[in-house]
Amino acid sequence: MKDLLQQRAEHVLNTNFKDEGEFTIPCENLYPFQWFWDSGLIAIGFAHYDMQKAEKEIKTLLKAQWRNGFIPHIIFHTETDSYFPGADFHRSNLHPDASSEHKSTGMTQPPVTGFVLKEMYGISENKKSTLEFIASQIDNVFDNHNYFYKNRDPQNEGLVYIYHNWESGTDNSPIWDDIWDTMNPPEYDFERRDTTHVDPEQRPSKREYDHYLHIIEIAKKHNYSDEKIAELSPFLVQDPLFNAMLIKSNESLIELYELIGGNEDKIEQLKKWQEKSITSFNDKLFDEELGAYVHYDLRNERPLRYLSSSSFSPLFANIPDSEKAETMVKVMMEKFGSDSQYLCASFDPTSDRFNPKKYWRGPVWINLNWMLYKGLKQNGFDTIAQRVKEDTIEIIENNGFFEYFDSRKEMHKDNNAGYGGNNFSWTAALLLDLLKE
Ligand code: 2M8
Repeated sequence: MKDLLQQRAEHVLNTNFKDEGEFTIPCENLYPFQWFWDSGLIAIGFAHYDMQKAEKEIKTLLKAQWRNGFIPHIIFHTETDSYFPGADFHRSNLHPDASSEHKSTGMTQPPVTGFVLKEMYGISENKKSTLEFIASQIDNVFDNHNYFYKNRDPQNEGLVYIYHNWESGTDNSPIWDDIWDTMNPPEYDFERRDTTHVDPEQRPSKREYDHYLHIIEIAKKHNYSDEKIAELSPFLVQDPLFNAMLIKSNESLIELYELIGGNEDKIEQLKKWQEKSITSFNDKLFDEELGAYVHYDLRNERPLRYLSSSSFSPLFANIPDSEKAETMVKVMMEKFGSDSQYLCASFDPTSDRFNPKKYWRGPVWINLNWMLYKGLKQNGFDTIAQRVKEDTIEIIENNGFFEYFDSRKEMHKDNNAGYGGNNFSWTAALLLDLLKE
């Protein structure tokens, strides 16, 4: 008999799966399309009980890939005006390589697909069939990595940039405040939709949205040309979470190509990328004083010296050596791990920019917790990994399948500390994975 929590999680995923398009929305009304990294993480959940749906999810995502290997962050499979900004604002067709069949944004998201395929293989009870599926898709993922190294690494460092906070996935992190301080965008006139679905206190401000839209206007003016964006975008950041996802996916692609057999040149290329990326990542992004990884602002040539859950995500990609890993985990426990906090707040709880109710400025997110759990375990921190897992299951069980949760334990007394969207897909998907561990 499946336990109740598992049944509830499957119900969330099944309800959010849209038959007509063969993809899963992150959340009804709030996010009514297919999102890149959501889709990948959702496939991990499906893999536990419906491998066909997991495969469909990935196939649909990769069908929207552009000719240059780029995968967009949102694919607008359906028409609805419950989300802003939609397809008409983004106008992906400005780029000559964009898919003519699928409307999308002209920005991307953390490249999770490589490691997602590996997770699906690990979960599968029919390895032969799953490997056949992987073999039919893997070159598209390789092309996506090729896109990143060719177009997003102007100084040839092995570290790729993101040009928009929406590419980071951690949309309104306090880290971006330092970038907003360098900009002064116009006050645009537009109608937000997110704040009709969710309490505005839990979402970014109107002024923040002006910044978000302004960067897109610049990119659109230049038809989403990577060269022009690298030259002109006020937001150009090397993000440790984003790069850790790429590195983890490189590692998985190497393992999967080896299982499939052949493909020596691709394996060799991946190994070259991998070596260069890991070396630069450690040299450039590790902050000795803070004892963890930080973001680097490529536009203004300065590190952005803040601790967030992204600072610890490189554990998942096996980037730190054992000494760095020890230091990071100590810092994480000192700053984020007090008895009054659930692990792991998305931003440093000891900072005055911390806001445990507002989106990516402090609440606990299940996707980051999942990565942290895996990363801690891989590096031998079993007890802390166990705490992350138990905290995660407890907050979902008590509050429901929310998008994010208050990190302060005192706020959980009435089981009313889940925020943002409800019945949220990756919360359900990754819980299913944690329950199977
Ligand atoms: C959030 O971002 C979207 C824009 O991409 C939004 O606020 O409208 C983020 O949490 C992002 O990481 C996530 O992929 C997306 C859908 O769940 O929602």
